[in-house]
Amino acid sequence: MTKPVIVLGGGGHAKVLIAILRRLNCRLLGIVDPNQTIGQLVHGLNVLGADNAIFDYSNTEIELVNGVGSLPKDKGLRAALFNTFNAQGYRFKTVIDPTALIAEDVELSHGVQVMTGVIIQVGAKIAENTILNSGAIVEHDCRIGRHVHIAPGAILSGTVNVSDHVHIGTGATIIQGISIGANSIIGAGSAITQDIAYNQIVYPPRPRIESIKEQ
Ligand code: JB3
Repeated sequence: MTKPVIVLGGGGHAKVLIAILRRLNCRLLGIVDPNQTIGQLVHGLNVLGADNAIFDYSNTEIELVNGVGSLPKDKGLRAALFNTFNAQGYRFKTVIDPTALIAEDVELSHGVQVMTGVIIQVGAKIAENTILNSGAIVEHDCRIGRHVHIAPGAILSGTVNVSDHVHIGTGATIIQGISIGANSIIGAGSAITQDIAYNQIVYPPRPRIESIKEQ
């Protein structure tokens, strides 16, 4: 039987996860978030307190869901929460939206979050605490590291290798066989056709915007 769940964070990412967890009929105990008031309802769940409220439950009786997302400039908190509670023996639930299409042999480590409409093809391996956000496509034999965020609609062609703490922005496209070094940020809409080293930021071309002249 699955264990009841506490969700960390009460923002946008948590809201989407809670909707998925409800579709999966998970038993939800509440939210922990230092910026919300205890007893308040957030996304229909009770706020239990700050993160230390988790310790009111033993690590064998509950699972955690990391509802703190990650943006390019703010990747540290999500990983830190995962590492802190993982070190205390708490298990982070692997969340898979029922609409995701995942090949049989795909390996998902604990705490991986596969959001609505994601496709993961044969031979892919995804390491812990990584988010595959709505509509992302991870093609055959990709390797994706820990604490990575693949944002909505990003496409990774076959055998792409993504190291830890990488952010791949919304709608970015990575062609087959490419490696992305740890901690790098691939801007939304980028088309990546060469390897990207450690700690790089890739800025894609932006649309030129002009006012329409009055006739
Ligand atoms: O790109 C997409 C589709 N989603 C983004 C997601 C991946 O990352 C989304 O658009 C957001 O930009 C971001 O979502 P997130 O992390 O939910 O951001 P935000 O809506 O700002 O909510 C962060 C929540 O974390 C807030 O409720 C904070 O109060 C809470 N928080 C801050 N520090 C914390 C802590 N929660 C816990 N448990 N512990 C903390 O230390």
